[in-house]
Amino acid sequence: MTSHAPVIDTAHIPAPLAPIIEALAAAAVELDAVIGRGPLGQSLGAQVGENTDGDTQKALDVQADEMFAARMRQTDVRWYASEEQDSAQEMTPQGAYAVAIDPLDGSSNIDVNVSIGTIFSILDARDDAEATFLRPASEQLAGGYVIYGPHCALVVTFGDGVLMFVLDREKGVFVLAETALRIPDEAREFAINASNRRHWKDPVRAYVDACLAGADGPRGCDFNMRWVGSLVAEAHRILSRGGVFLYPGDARQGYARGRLRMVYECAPIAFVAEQAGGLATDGQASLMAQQADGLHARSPLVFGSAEEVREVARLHAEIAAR
Ligand code: AFP
Repeated sequence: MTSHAPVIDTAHIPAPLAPIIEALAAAAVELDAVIGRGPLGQSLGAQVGENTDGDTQKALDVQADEMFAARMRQTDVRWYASEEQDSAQEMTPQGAYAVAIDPLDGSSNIDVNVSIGTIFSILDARDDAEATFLRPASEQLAGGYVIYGPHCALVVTFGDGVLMFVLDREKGVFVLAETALRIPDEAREFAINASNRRHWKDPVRAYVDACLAGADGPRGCDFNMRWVGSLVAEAHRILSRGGVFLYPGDARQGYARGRLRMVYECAPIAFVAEQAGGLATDGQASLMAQQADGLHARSPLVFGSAEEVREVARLHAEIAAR
């Protein structure tokens, strides 16, 4: 019987969830190696189909989903819900837990060598998938992401602060690097896809225009802007140095509730942001108090430094009161 070194340091992980986190980490180690080979491996960015909502599906989206699903089948996970599958899969019938996952977030960046990620949420399993996943984000047991970048990191919260593990690529093991990641309250960096300005509602336009006006405008200070096109990369930057991220609903066809999915993107990112001392809303109200009305339902998402998230909400209230 060969003893195997654990793929992740589980000392700070609640024992009942450790096997699931280990399985997620094991799949992430495999996926990081595939991503790291880039064009030397098989074509990762080739379009192979469409998922539920007609989003293009890349080869790596499908491969990542298969890698995570295979690992989840070996754990106590009853329900597995993925961006890449129409409905939740039942795995271990008496399993106590459920996982919602975006196996590969940021697919449009695969072929241009920009950081991409995996986003995951763990909940307790109920007798049916709908009751399990369509519930307030505050009922998550864990939320987190893996970023496949210059280094590979796994960031997770269990409701008692935010842990960060960094992959030692030579040993194939995630090593604990931070036990209390914090988002600074103040920030002077915002992230939004500014090409959509003409489609935004007034409060979003007012917030961004004030940032662009900088020291000459109502904020009285200059701002910087970032937009990577990969939610996990934006989240990791904000957790590392502060900032605010906005993907609001807008006037484009199909974007009334924005682009991001509540169950396996917004909810876990909101959990991490709040546990790191930041805030997460739909632009106005706390996201953790909200629940999806469908497995792939979208939600507007504003998260990051508390002062900036509050300023976006203040503008929504001020303009609504006019
Ligand atoms: P893809 O996985 O289709 O590339 O979408 C990535 C994403 O869901 C999220 O990671 C980004 O923040 C956001 O979409 C980028 O959206 P835009 O392409 O509209 O800027």
